[in-house]
Amino acid sequence: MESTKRFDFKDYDVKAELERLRGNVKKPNILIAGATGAGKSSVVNYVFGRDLTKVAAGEPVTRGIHQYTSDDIAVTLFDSEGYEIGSARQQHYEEEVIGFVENAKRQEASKRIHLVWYTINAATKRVTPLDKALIRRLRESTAVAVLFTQIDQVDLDELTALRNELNGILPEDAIFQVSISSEILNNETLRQYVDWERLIVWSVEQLDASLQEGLLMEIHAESETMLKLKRKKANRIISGYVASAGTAAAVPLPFADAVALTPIQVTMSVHLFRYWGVKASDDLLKTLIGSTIIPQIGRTLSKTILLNVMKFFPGANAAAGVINATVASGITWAIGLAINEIAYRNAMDSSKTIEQLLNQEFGSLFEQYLKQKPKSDQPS
Ligand SMILES: Nc1nc2c(ncn2[C@@H]2O[C@H](COP(=O)(O)OP(=O)(O)OP(=O)(O)O)[C@@H](O)[C@H]2O)c(=O)[nH]1
Ligand SMILES: [Mg+2]
Repeated sequence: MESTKRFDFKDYDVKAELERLRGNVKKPNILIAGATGAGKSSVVNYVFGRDLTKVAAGEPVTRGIHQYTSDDIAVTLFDSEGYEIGSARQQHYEEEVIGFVENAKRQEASKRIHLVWYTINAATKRVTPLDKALIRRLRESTAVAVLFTQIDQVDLDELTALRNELNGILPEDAIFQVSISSEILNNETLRQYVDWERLIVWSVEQLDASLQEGLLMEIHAESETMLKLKRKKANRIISGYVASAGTAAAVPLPFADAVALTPIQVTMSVHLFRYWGVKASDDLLKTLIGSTIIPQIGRTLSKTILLNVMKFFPGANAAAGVINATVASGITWAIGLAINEIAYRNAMDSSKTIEQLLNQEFGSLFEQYLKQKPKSDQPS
């Protein structure tokens, strides 16, 4: 990269950058299976906070299976048409679903089914032989979670009996109890029996690191556990930019103006805002970075690095007018962590806008992270 030519933020094209990021995201392929009325669509709506099968274009990929995605959605959903229990279609269903998943398995990694959410309506109070056969077969090809849906319709003994039906078919930790009933979700005691969060955490962990970001972007995260998971997983995004900032080495001093940020750090900022689903127009995003983040970085760096953090950054050579890779990395980490923290706080408590939070808290967070000794790897 041109190390001496100054980067002018005014020329930065946020829109083009967002387009590029959109094109780069690796989408996890998730198949939702189960009988008619089991609650497949309800699961999708609950997990993603919107009906992805309505907002995304759907196309049949094979008999009985529709694929849903769009440029704006970072996952690809495969919704299988359910079957009536005991119907003739039930047999076809097995062939369709297994055929589809096994065929996908022979394709390149991006085409494989990375995750199956297999729904069984708890209210039917049984796990059918077809369910068991399908779950077994699917598990030979991919990660399978079994979701007992509508658990508001059964009691605990019935639920235990259902779970026991799956003994020896898949591990306990891949079995989830869910419900969308507000009676359960709003009741603190009953809520404990619902595994939505554990389902998401488990699902994210089944995916390759490169696919996790897509799922985390799309989940409707509002609980603290979910948002903390999202915050933690953002470290992987940040570390990617830190690695390139390290190789882009020499950044000109002083920092006290708009050149404090390099294109790498701006792109990282845009990436993090997108990851968190920060609702801001391209123009507002540019303003947030240009008028809020950059000046605060400039101010903090000119007072902090040059005055008292020098000892942490032996590579900062004010006399030579440049900083080395370690310093550039440390700064990039601190910017990324500060933005990540602010987006997390904004998601936890929407009483302040992202703009207010950035104005009030970015500078001090950035300074705090800067003072933490730069690490090659942050806690993840
Ligand atoms: N009580 C209760 N009803 C639920 C729950 N989840 C879904 N339902 C209801 O069950 C019915 C079927 O749910 P869907 O999500 O449409 O099921 P589906 O598997 O997508 O059905 P098909 O697309 O027709 O195969 C709907 O009337 C839902 O309102 C739940 O947790 N509790
Ligand atoms: Mg449906």
